[in-house]
Amino acid sequence: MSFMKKQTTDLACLGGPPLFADKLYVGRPNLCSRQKLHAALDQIFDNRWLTNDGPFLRRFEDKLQEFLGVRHAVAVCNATIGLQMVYRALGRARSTRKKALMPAFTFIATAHAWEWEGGQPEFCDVDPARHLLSPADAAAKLDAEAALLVGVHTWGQPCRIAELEALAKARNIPLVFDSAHAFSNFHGSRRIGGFGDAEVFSFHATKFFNTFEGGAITTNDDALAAELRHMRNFGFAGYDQVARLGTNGKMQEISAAMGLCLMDELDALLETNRRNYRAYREAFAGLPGISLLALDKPETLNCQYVVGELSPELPAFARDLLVDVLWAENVLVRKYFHPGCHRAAPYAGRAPAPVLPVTEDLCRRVVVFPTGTAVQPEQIRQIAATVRFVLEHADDVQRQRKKHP
Ligand code: T4K
Repeated sequence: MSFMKKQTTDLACLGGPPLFADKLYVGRPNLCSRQKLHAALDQIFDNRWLTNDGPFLRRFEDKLQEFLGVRHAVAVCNATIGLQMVYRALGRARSTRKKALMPAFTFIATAHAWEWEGGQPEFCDVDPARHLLSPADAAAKLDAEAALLVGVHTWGQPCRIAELEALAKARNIPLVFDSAHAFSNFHGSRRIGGFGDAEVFSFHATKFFNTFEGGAITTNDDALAAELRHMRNFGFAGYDQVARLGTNGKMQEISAAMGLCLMDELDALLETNRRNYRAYREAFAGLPGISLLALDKPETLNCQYVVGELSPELPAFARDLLVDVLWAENVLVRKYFHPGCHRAAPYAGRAPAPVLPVTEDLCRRVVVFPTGTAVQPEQIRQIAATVRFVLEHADDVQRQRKKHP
């Protein structure tokens, strides 16, 4: 039984015992059955085929295609390389234009992958309610220098897809979705994966569905898929035949095996995340000073991020104070995506500085809470009670921390 906070000195940062003995992380990996993965490893040893288009990879890609309802799933070593490959195939290889429009409120990889390919991200704002790319801001910034439009299904919520598709079509530029957060999620009756020209999923360890490291590019474009398959393998189009510039984007057999094993657990993982999301919603309901991002139709989403927003009325120090206090309690909340891509290297300081009022505001107020199979509803109730205590005593806690840093 953990210790509830009744006075400020009960807080771990002020000398009390931590709320939890073990750390709760955002992104603690979900695991499949050990026996199944061990059996797959035996098979990989028997096959003596460790990477490069092996039998597990092929089965995994077939499974992804069927599950996502897309013509092609190209598994890759991680989503960042996947984004680079797509950005190159659809952007840099087809056009001398350097700009790609994308939200600044995203993980840095969305931007870095384009910059890495020699482009320049043009950062756009997001909407305050759902934190998704604003089609209006993208339209305003989309000029003759734009090579690409990049939507991000942030927190797994589908972008305003129809509007972005219309915009990309009207300006005749490709549309890519960074779908790192959105595996298995629906937009209407279709799963995310078949929208725009291509979508890129992350299967990093911290994602609710993981392949240790990994990702997949999905597309319904046959020619693009063929190009990406060559690109992923140094540009080889057959033995000794290099057809184009390529990289090493291959997924290993053990990662594909992990993906296949975890696909069997998908329903249980989704149910756990949705249970935790409901527990957070209930525990935080009516809690002064913080609200949780309300997902539209959570039963169609993987709910892998539980996103809190501190009230704008709270003092400016409140968010960072809450984060520091919770870390001391072994609740390792995160400030994703502080400070915003535009304020991170190498983009910070570039002129003209983008005007992104919603992004700036969110970066000051967002806190992401731990969820997944390592988190239980009772712990969520205890986290909520601690958050309530900290926000109610924020001034006092801040004063005492300054006295006893
Ligand atoms: N686009 C978007 C929108 C993304 O969010 C991401 C990645 C990408 C593209 C690129 O995808 P990948 O190239 O990674 O496939 C994490 C993840 O590294 C990153 O994948 C993710 N988004 C981002 C939102 O979060 P960090 O730096 O916070 O993760 P990390 O490795 O520090 O892990 C977080 C915590 O999870 C650790 O403190 C402890 C725990 N953990 C982590 C790992 C790796 C474990 O308990 N076990 C583990 O094995 O970025």
